[in-house]
Amino acid sequence: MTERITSWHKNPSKPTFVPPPGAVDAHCHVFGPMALHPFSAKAKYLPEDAGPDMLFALRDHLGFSKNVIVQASCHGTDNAATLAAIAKSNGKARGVAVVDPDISEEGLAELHAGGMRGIRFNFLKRLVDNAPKDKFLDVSKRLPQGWHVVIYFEADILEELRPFMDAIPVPLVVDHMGRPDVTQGPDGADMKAFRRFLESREDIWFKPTCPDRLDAIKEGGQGDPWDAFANAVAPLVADYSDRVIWGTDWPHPNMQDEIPDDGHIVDMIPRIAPTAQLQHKLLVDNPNRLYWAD
Ligand code: 0GY
Repeated sequence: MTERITSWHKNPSKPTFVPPPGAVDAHCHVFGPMALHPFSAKAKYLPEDAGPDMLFALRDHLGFSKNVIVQASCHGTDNAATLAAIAKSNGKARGVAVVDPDISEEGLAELHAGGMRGIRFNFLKRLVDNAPKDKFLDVSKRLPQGWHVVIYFEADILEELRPFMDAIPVPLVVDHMGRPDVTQGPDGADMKAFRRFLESREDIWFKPTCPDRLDAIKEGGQGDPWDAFANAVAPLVADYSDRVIWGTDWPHPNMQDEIPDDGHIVDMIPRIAPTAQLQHKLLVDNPNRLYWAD
């Protein structure tokens, strides 16, 4: 793997939707820069640099105030690039780390001091080689006060993961709703299964994010403007409005074949959260509760 890929739009449009003051882009990443923060030897993709200056310029262009930077799989368990971006943000970014489950208490405390407020467990086989549930469970029991677990999986393993997820003793935040097939509609089998999961615990949060992934042409969707996504996801946001956070997913890892325009991604917000009250919960109140409670 030598060719470095670009997965983000070089000139995203200005969105029509204006986010409320204090809005948080709560799912985004940084890549490198590689000269300072080399990618993991186990990385499944090798991206071009997409560092903090680019992220913060995009934040301002799209009308957001803050970021939650999720450690991307291409950096493995070395969180240096994410921590450096948080440190450069003047308090406007916090993060989610990916850790070796054997990390010490001191290691976790250092991540907390650097602005991390959660860890991510990634179950996508195309992104990581292994995901040891027993070790993940161990580390989830020794997280700093107030932290949560972000979990990324595909709809077909939701049931298989249930005993593991049920045992995690801190709040869970599910990336991209566990990737349901949105073309099935709001009452499709995947959405029903995800709703049953949400009903099982009051501290399961989710991100109604990534229309570009879930409604991609190559996944059998229709692509931008992602009508199937809006149709399937809006009822879920309305029903669980205190448990949703939102993000652009910039720089859109692995999306080089259907690179989304970030302005269009932001313009999905009023389609899944049509009222000012819902938008304020999704973009301001909820992410601040999870990431800036202290
Ligand atoms: C996402 C989704 C993806 C990639 C990663 O850490 C990552 O590399 O999360 C993906 O390829 O589906 O949330 O960024």
